[in-house]
Amino acid sequence: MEIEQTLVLIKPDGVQRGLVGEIIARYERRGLKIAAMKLLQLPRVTAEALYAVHHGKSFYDVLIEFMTSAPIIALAIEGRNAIELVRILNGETDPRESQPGSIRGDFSVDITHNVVHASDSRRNAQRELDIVFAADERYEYNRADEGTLHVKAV
Ligand code: FUP
Repeated sequence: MEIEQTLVLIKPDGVQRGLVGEIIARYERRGLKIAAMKLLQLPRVTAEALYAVHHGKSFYDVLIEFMTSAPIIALAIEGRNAIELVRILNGETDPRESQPGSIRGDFSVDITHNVVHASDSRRNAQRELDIVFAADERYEYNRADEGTLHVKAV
């Protein structure tokens, strides 16, 4: 069973548009678990560390400016194949490709103001979670429905 944790950020536009509850509900309803959560305004150094891979690209300065402009919600989302499942729930980066039913496909027309971030690999999830959360901010507990959600794989 591939239980993973991934970093989700609800971006400033998601918070300011009152979409926090709607977005978190989608992860919860899918059967994923909140292992950590906080409201914070990203310091510039933190945003630069999270998006280091994009340093030097044409959109980098706009992205950093936006991500540090106002509070965000940071979450560690946990579950079987959580990294891939959360990215499917979030939808494609390009708004012309994000499908209705996904968070971006339902709530975004803009590649910068695209509501959510999620880690794209196990390596990046570990790296990004360590940037945003201290060890004692991530919790272990059981969801009441865990026994039915995580049926043993055959
Ligand atoms: P994603 O993994 O879907 O969040 O997308 P990327 O890591 O490729 O990009 C991170 C953020 O950079 C996007 F959410 C928005 C911004 N971006 C642009 O503004 N223009 C681009 O062409 C690509 C990304």
